Amino acid sequence: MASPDEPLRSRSGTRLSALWRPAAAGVAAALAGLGAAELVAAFLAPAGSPILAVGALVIDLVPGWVKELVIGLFGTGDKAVLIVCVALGAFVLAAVAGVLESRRPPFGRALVVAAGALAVVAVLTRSGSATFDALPSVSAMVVAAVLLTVLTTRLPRTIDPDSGSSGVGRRAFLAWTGGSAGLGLLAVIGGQLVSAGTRATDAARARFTLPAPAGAPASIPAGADLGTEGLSPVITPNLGFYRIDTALQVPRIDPAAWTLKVTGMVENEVELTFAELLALPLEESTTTLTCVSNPVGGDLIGNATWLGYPIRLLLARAKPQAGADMVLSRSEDGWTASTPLEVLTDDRNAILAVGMNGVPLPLEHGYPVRMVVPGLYGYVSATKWVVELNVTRFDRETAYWTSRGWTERGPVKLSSRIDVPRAGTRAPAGPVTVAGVAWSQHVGIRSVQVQVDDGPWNDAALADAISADTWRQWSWQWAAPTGRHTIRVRATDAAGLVQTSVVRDVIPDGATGLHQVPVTIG
Ligand SMILES: Nc1nc2c(c(=O)[nH]1)N[C@H]1C(S)=C(S)[C@@H](COP(=O)(O)O)O[C@H]1N2
Ligand SMILES: [Mo]
Repeated sequence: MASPDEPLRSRSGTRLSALWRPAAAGVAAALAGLGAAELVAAFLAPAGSPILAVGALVIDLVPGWVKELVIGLFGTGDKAVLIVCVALGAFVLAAVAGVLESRRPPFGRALVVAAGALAVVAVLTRSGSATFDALPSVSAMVVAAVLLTVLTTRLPRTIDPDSGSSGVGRRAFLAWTGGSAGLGLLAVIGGQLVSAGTRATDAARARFTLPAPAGAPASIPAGADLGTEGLSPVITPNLGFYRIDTALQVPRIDPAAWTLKVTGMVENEVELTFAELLALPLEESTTTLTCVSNPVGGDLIGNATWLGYPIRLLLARAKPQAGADMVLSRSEDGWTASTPLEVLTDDRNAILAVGMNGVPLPLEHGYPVRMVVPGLYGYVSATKWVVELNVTRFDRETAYWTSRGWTERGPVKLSSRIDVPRAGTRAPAGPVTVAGVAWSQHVGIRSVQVQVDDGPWNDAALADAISADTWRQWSWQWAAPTGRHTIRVRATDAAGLVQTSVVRDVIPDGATGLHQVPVTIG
């Protein structure tokens, strides 16, 4: 039995005109949800757009003849047609959800949650997806479900449907629904604009195959990796490589539009396009990169094989003038690093890198071109998305971090780290493998020693060195006795310097001290 104030029901039963408002509420809620999803996807999880993922799922599920029919009908517009169809499907569902929610709450919301779950499944079944990619769909589901409730409770209540609903209620409902739909649409458009840039850069990166190195490929001695469980691999995979930068949004650079300018105190200003850089003889080298903010025992360090062109050769072309002592490298987003000119012109392998472990630089590691300079912390050398090398003087220019309290020059400090056992490990008494890495870029590691509690320093076995520019694995077999113990490591560099036990903070020029790990045996 219909009560007098029950919404949207006339004496003659349900009429079409009574359905459009809750349906519109559903569609508006869905638009707002999709807007939220596109924004979240654009900024946080580019692979997580629910519409695109559902579209991809549909492609996988529909029979071949349907695909051929669609391609035959729409040609290269097939993808657009698919997306429009998925969106239309979503809106039809949303309209149904609106009507359901106005009549049989919470079934409308339940439908929204089911659609959201479908989107999550679609996203997570894409190859290469991460759990994180579900975030846009979940955001869409939450926003749409909440708005659906808000909008359907604001449906104008009619006393006499023939005379129409009350003006006030109708206007408020229209404002809420129109506002939600409008904001949603704006968010969808904004998200598309942001991710269009990302997609163009991703596509360019995917099309680009790294040239082969001109000389011998980098060789990693078989004995450089001890293969000990829990020990950092000697080459850090790109996905696990630490990332430090000031870029809230990773710069998206069109390689076809990229140039590098060598400017300032030079005889010849040089400008290099990406194609010109790739045509130069590129060299492969393995170099360990470290952040000055890496605390003792920290993980802001990684080792990769880079493909690039020696900066010294480029500078030789530009011919720095007498008196210049620094190169201020500038990233596309304005970040700067000041590197001593002598470090970029001596025989160390300071390079303009285009490749990282056999693939084009990942976007977050500087695509299309970054600097890699053995022996210096990243903040004074490793400019990602580099677009300018300004030859200048330390007394004329300061770089991003040097004007914020970090020292002007940042040679990497000798250090070492225990990877296994991890702090807090419990293990039975007996043999325990203690292993880790030690580094002193551009100097090299001579020895590593391990101490348990206040015992003697024991020489660790060293893995083969790749070069003085990379970290070196070490390992020591410990006959662990029962009790609580502290394991400590120290390295000695190739010049005979012993790693100091003096504890210093990362600011202003890098941490010192010895890494130690507490463990419980027995
Ligand atoms: N453009 C740009 N390049 C940059 C930075 C930055 O903030 N912006 N950070 C630097 C710092 S502090 C470090 S430690 C390294 C880190 O490089 P990675 O993120 O590839 O590991 O990049 C350097 N290059
Ligand atoms: Mo850094």
